[in-house]
Amino acid sequence: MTNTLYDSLFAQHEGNEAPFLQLDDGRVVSYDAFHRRAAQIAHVLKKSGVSPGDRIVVQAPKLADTIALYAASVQAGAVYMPLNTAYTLAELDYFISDAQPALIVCDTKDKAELEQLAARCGANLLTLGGEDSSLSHAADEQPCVFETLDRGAEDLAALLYTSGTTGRSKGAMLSHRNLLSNAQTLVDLWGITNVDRLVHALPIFHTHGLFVAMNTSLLAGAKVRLMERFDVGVILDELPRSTLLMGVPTFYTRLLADEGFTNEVTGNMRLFISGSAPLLAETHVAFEARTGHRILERYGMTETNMNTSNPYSGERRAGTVGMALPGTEVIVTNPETGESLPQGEVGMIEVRGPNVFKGYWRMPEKTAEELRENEFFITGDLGRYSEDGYLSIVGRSKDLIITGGYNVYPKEIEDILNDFNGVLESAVFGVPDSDFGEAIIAVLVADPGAQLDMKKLAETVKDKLSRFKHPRSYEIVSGLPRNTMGKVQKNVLRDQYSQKELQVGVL
Ligand code: MLC
Ligand code: AMP
Repeated sequence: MTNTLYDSLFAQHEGNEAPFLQLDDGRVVSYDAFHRRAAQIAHVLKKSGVSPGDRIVVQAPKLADTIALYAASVQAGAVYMPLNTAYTLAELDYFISDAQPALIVCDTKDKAELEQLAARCGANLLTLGGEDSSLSHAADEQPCVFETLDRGAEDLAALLYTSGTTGRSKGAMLSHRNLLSNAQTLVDLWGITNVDRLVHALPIFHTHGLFVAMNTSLLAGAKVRLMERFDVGVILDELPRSTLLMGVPTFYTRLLADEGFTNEVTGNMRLFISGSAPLLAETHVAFEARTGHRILERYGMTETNMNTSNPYSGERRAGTVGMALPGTEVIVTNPETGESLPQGEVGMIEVRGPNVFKGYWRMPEKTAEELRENEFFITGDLGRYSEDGYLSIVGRSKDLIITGGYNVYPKEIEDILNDFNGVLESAVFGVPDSDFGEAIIAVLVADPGAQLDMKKLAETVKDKLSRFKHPRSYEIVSGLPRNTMGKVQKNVLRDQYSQKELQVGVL
């Protein structure tokens, strides 16, 4: 039996007594114990009716068993589908109806809420976390060996939803090859080995925390200090005995804001990596001045895993995302014609390689729009190459806000605002924010003579959308700025509200 991803990431750890996960409560899970736990969970998956190719939806806390569930899903030939723990029931409804999973694994505390949803789509439901974790209890009773199911390089290993400009999220289908090839490339490029100890403070439901951080550690046999949540104090305690940190820019600005973050604390560290959102050049410079370390910035996406990285050994240049990863082509094109542009010109970033996904789940038209016949993926990011081959991301052609490393598509919020009683139209956009990079602002135009019930409007948004998508401020205006084509000029709004002292938390 062969299973592309399982064989490389997990099977090699049978009998490996070295520490793998080091948890908040001090417990340590060895690689071998992890390997056995994954097998126990794989038995539970099989008993719960999961067959190869079935989706397993996971909205669960960040625990050792959650990582083992990911391994078990791969071993059982299933498709792992992690979801942001912030998603509301309304958001979950869409993902679950769209993906039609055989099994849903939720946080034990959310069981009652999820039961109905699971029943409606004919999925089994198990829970993780706390004393009553049904998945963990069921796994305790199972054998520690599981016969790995056959999966080839092109079979799906994961389905990750990413929101879209139309407001409808799309499931990016990621194959065993996509995930394994990217992990191998990153391990080589960043020199990750079993001597490394990674401080893992990212969520494990996105590409960054799950694949970039966890797959590379598993491949290299590194130790992982698994923090259930981001906490500056804990990171400061852990850095002196660690070698690696991967984070979104907010991690680095928050660390810099703490006086305890010094070059002594970072003395044992080998590498700081940033991605998922633009790292300001000034953060890069301040970081080096404080610690002597130059942050390595890289660029990726849910659909493509990682595309580019600053060099490990060469110059790590502030404000750039480096060069294409070995084996991956990253070009800048004329958005109209798709033709490659010379260095120095700004155009659409397109990516081709073994890292690029297989298309959107049950959305052939969307896939065709973004994945060219020549297999280049159109990222929606605008970039420019320097003469010596460093790529800078200079903007986005997609209407997207990135807040603290989470993507938010304005359309999804505008649709909800526009449906609200008394709202004629709305525009949602991001303004610079020192903590999250961008903060969300909504401007509203009321129907003639209408009085908007702002409290109710905020409650409606709260019911429907995750906390990180809530506008920080709502502004009522008499009209939206438009160009001659009638299109709302978000850049004008962005400029206007970036300067204005915002009344934060008006509701
Ligand atoms: C939390 N809040 C956010 C937020 N995170 N609001 C906007 N944007 C965010 N990202 C809310 C909280 O719910 C809280 O609301 C308030 O803001 C203050 O929260 P906090 O305690 O300060 O936030 P914290 O829990 O510390 O989280 C911040 C964070 C987290 C930066 C640690 O957002 C995070 O882990 N981000 C990483 C996202 C990520 O992994 N992206 C990778 C995507 S993959 P209230 O109401 O309670 O006050 C990808 C590909 C690639 O992009 O290239 O990697
Ligand atoms: P996601 O869909 O969550 O995977 O987010 C991918 C998007 O994050 C990319 O299309 C970019 O817009 C953005 N992104 C990722 N890494 C970087 C980076 N280093 N600098 C700027 N933007 C980035």
